[in-house]
Amino acid sequence: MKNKQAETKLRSDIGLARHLISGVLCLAVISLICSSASAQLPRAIVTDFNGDGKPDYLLYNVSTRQTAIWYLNNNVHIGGALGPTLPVGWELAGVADFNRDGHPDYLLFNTATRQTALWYLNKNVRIAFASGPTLPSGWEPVATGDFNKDGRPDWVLYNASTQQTALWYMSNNVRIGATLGPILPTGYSIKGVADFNRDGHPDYALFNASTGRTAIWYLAGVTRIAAAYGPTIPGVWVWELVATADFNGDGKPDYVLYKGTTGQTAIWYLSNNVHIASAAGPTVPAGGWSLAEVCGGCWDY
Ligand SMILES: [Ca+2]
Ligand SMILES: [Ca+2]
Ligand SMILES: [Ca+2]
Ligand SMILES: [Ca+2]
Repeated sequence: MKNKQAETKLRSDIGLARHLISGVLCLAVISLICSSASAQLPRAIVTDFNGDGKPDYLLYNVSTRQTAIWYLNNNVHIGGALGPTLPVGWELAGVADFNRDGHPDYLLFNTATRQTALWYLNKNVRIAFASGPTLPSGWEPVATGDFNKDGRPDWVLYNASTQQTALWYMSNNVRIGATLGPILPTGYSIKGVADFNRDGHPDYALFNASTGRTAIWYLAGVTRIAAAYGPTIPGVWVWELVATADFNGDGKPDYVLYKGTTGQTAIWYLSNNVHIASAAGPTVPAGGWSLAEVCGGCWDY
């Protein structure tokens, strides 16, 4: 977490900067703090924290490291609460109900030591924690989902140098199995895991920030069985796909779009891979707050 203040200033000064730290297009001015280890673009954490069946936004403050929950009713902000502050060196890699008490929990990843930890929450309050497994070099957690249908959230890992994905089957904080998953095409990163074709299997939502293209990779377990392009996000390097969740309660996962330069959000309602409607979402406040763990932790190096 070196040069944090400088990084924060750069982020506000250069709206495009964080996009360009994708491992390909680092701006010279920030090249000294760019990481070659992480090619992930911003991805948001969107899940139902207060148990009303509606997805909420998790916000992160890059200056204070505090988290916050914005409770939503579809695309409308109906309340908020501050959440726990992350320790230096740790990034929030995912949220799921790991101990199955009905409340989503934080999956934390230490980019230096590669250790993981689970923070068990009751809504926005941390009530307990546990250590998780240490990841092998080159890998980072990028999503969670129940891929083997045992009711327990599993971890999707990604290796930026090989573009390989992997699944770690978990029982709470204990790894009980592992297998390699599909290799992502160049330029694409995972923005979410959801069942787009509603066959009971989680699918990958992929996004290419340099073209705005999205794609759904339909999986059966970890095997890719089909693929389809989704809608293309307009305004390359302006709006980006950052998460997926079902906002309008029709059982179909939708896209969350985010404009990092202004904090604006939008929901694109989908039917499988087809864009059927749009709505503006709440705007993330200034003062260091972001909808995403910006640049997948590249600021941590
Ligand atoms: Ca829990
Ligand atoms: Ca599972
Ligand atoms: Ca599916
Ligand atoms: Ca929906």
